[in-house]
Amino acid sequence: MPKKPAPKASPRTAATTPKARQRRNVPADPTAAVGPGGELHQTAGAGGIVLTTNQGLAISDNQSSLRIGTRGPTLLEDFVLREKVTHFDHERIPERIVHARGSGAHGYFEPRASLARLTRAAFLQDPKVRTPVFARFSTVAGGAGSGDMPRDVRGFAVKFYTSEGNFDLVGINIPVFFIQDAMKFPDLVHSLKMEPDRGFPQAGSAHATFWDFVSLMPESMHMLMWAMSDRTLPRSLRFMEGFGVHTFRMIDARGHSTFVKFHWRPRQGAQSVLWPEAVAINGVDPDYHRRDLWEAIERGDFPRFDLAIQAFDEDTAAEFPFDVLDPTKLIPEELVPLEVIGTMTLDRNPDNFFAETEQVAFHPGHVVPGIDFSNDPLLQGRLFSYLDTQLSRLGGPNFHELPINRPRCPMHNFQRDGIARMQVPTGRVNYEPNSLDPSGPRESGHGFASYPSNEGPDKIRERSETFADHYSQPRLFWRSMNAIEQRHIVSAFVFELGKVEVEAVRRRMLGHLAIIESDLGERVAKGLGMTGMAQAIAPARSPIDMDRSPALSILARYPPSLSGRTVAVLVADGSDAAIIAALRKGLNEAGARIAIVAPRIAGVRDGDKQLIAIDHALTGAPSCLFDAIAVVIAEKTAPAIHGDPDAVTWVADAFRHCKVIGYSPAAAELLDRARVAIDDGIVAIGSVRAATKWIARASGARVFAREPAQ
Ligand code: HDE
Repeated sequence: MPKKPAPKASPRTAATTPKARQRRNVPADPTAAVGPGGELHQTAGAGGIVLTTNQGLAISDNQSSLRIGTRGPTLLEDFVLREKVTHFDHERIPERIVHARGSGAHGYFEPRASLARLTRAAFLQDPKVRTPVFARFSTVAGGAGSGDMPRDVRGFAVKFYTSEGNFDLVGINIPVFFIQDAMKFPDLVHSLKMEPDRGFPQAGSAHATFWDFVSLMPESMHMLMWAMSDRTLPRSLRFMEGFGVHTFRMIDARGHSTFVKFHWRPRQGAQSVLWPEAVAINGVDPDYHRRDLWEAIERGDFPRFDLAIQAFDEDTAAEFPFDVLDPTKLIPEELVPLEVIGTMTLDRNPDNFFAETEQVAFHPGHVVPGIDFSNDPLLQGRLFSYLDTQLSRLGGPNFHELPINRPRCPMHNFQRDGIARMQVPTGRVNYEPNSLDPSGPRESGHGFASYPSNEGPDKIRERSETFADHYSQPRLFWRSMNAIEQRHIVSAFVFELGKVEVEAVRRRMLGHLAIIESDLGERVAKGLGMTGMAQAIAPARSPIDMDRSPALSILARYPPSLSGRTVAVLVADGSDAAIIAALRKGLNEAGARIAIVAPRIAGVRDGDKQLIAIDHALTGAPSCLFDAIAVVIAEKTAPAIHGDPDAVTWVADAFRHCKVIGYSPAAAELLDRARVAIDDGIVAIGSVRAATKWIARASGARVFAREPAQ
């Protein structure tokens, strides 16, 4: 596929700005002086910027504290030291209880056409109007410093800075949720996070407390199917779908309401890695996703996601065999097709991770006129939780004044004071109604008005009976997967339940799986060595058979393209220059990145004695980091490579991870040593033409036939 010209970056990404230079660590002044303690100082910089305390006082020595004599005690008087260390001591704020590990980016949203027929939201009226956005992607269970690649749901939260106030779409990469009622959320999260006595496991669901809880909660079965599928192992944050999960409302200018579900669709399609690969990546590059997003944006390969809706009225909703207020249910696209309403482009990395990605405060209750809530009991609970959590996380009620949270439209009210207030309001009037300040803020007829609903008067702690079918949609999901995806789901259940030492919990889960589909239950039971041991479970409502939904399968919609992916080529002294050049050109045209890997980082010389610049040393770049690999070495240096255990593992792992492998004739023995069995994903690269063939094959799917049966 020809490489598309990169869209124009927003002005602030230009490489020439001081911030961009700073990011790339371009020194302002390369001259260094040696200080009294041997430290290398930059001397007073070309910019003439003086280092000061927080009060603006110039600092004369940033290396030594104030003490009595050179070997005496440090003085309490040293206010410069105390200010610096005190600030440092308080650098951390409480991390998010869930979604602590996140990566963010700035960008913009453009509607495809006016959506006035459904909503009066200003940012959805005019395709010419760009709305700035900030997106934060996250894992759920792990702490802020955990790795990027556990098997976990991913958060997909977007803040739209619209002309009518901020709209936050706080979703995930799965269209359903584990529970039906906010009351259960603290228990769900407690069971999922590290066990409270031992403090492990971090960031993963493969432990007894989680499976104990969900096995007692049949409503979680649908999301468990998704969680055990490849959806929870995304290849990168750029290759992930996103979902608003709940049913929302859109309200038009006449006050007419339509139900909507929100979907994000990555322009490059959804892609996942394999489980053994995720395990390896977490070890070698725990920042794999964060780095990928950052680097893609830095090089101008801006991630783009289409925003789509499923819109339907209440009469249509009433005809579905499930309740649209139930967040454990999806609406198959085959029943209500997706309509793309606009596109988000992420084109700017944060200037500061803490100030932006950490301090951004999302809240599903941040809506704009024209968007409203449904009575989904989970959504209703969220409307309380997100404001509440920011009070402790960001220290008080003024977090909306932080630059990343501030609306980009005028904002006026009479809320005052509180910790860390930044605005300095003037005048004596801080109340409303008032007559002393006739020009002050007043209510508006165009402001947000809640959709008038006419709910019954009963106050009850009950769920509707229409929420009671917990197995039909898990069955729908299972039946909509192809054989490869089903195999992955089975092996994920076998892995996770294999970590559960309590037999009763495993038996209970097998009972649920048998109701979802007997084949699924039997295969997982076999994998655990527990055939015939499922606990008999009586479903609250017997499942029905729904039509398959091919749209739920990632592999059925796999895009045959290398665009946005990274391919590694292992080279050594004497590698064929023409083939390397052909690979570089072909991959570039396909929109892929080429990473040159060699035994040594300092560079090697090709067959024409020209220096080849190396991106990674072999030891630091295992093949799990790349989407496909090739080994291009010459006869003369081949023996050294064949005898290098890192090179053998490099190829063996790529084979095990079902990747397409290219090799020059001299590398044939390396493939033998890595126990590679020739199949249609092993391509000999003996000529420039063959290099093109390998690129074409690498654009297709992995060679899943290499996987063991499950
Ligand atoms: Fe959240 N959730 N959640 N959640 N959630 C938070 O808010 C909560 C739920 C989601 O990148 C917290 O600021 C409750 C569903 C994302 O900053 C907290 C309930 C969905 C993010 C919170 C839910 C989500 C959060 C933690 C059940 C998918 C990260 C820090 C009623 C539609 C946003 C914070 C970011 C974050 C509570 C259920 C998605 C504690 C009580 C369903 C993507 O307020």
